Amino acid sequence: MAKYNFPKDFIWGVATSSYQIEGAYNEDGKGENIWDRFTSIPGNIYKNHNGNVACDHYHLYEKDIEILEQLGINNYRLSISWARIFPKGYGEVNQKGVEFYKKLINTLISKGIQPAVTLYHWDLPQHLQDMGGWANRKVVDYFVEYAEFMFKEFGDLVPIWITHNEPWVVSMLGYAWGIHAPGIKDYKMALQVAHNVLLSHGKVVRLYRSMDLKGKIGITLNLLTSYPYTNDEKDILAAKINDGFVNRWFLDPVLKGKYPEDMVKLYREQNLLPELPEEDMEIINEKIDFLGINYYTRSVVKYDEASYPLKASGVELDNPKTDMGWEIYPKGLYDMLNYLHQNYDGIEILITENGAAFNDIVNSNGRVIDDYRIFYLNEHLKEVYRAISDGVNVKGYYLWSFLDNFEWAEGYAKRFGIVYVDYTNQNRIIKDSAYWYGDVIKNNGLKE
Ligand code: GBH
Repeated sequence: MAKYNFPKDFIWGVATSSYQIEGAYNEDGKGENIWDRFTSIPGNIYKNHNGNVACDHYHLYEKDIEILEQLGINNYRLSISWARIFPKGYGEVNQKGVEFYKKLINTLISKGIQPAVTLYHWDLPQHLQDMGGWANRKVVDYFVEYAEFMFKEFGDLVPIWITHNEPWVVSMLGYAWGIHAPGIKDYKMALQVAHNVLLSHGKVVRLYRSMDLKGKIGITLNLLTSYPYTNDEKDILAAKINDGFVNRWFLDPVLKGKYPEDMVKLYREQNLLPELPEEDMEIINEKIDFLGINYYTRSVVKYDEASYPLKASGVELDNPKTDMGWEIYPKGLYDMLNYLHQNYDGIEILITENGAAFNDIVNSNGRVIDDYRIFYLNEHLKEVYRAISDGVNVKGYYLWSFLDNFEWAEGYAKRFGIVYVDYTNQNRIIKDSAYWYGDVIKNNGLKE
């Protein structure tokens, strides 16, 4: 008997994304995307790693699905490489790309594994970037065309759709700070991108409704619970601004149909506010079936006069951290779930990512004893349980990640998988955490 029994029908899954695992970057007619381009420029990525081969999942997907089956994992979140379907982003379809996802999704279903599909996990076709990428409103229409094609081909097969993964990362890391593709540093443009991405989300949800499909659709946001460093009024305000910057700037348009006023004021004063046509807001606010959230860590924030444009900056505490340097703070997930429940009308929530990178080693018996990862996951799941007990509407949990993979700017240096990948020969080694997770799924809960 499990001590922490989760609700019946709770979704237990694992997650990945196309660019991070597939490889086969120039095979079978796939078009170039912004991550192919960005990684090819020296200095952008740790040791100039790239996703050209990654986990070679494009060729090894059957074996990988067998591992899911073996572990008893019956929900799998994956993403589609837009440029495999439309090499230029629109127009001519690449049939071989469509076939790959047909095989992948049908194999999953034949094994009783339910797919959850993300349409956009950051790999924009390069041709669209050449037109300005998400800063160009035309790209919104191309995204809708791509989504329509996917719904026609896969709408009956896929029960859970996610329009976008983490618009904050797309806009801020991609267009304000230049850490991610396309590597632009223009804060105002980043806010325009955020708006266009949200608009494309709303349009796609509207389209999905009009097609009368039976599944559910939502969006995934990366959320950071923000705590003030001290009880000083200025720190309290700084934490609120950080919350506005990361969380509310995305939550409010999607769930309330308006941007948060405090942030609009702040951005307007700094001359950073892009065009945010009022008539877009109703579209962005199109009703979603669930909110996807990715939770890794919290932030502790203090007032900082020098920090542009928010006058708020993160404080690093001397607490245990993962290999990414992110503080391990499970209670932040509990607080975030309650915050969402209270401020956004009891919205249905799927945790679409949670997990941790650690410096795993294969021991002399060929085993990866990642008890530190088991601890991280177990502690976070306890907080999920606690939130559910409070009445928060959490329907599922996808662990990031199924496989070790290409961790964006960090390349292959960071391992998030519950399955170890030896990149020299593409061998997979099932880590202890994967066996542990298999038991959690079997018991529908935690023992301790
Ligand atoms: C997710 O991004 C991605 O969806 C996934 O592809 C990725 O592999 C995974 O997480 C692991 O990174 O940046 O130091 O201020 C997570 C992106 C990470 C953005 C935490 C906000 C806050 C800490 N988020 N980050 S920091």
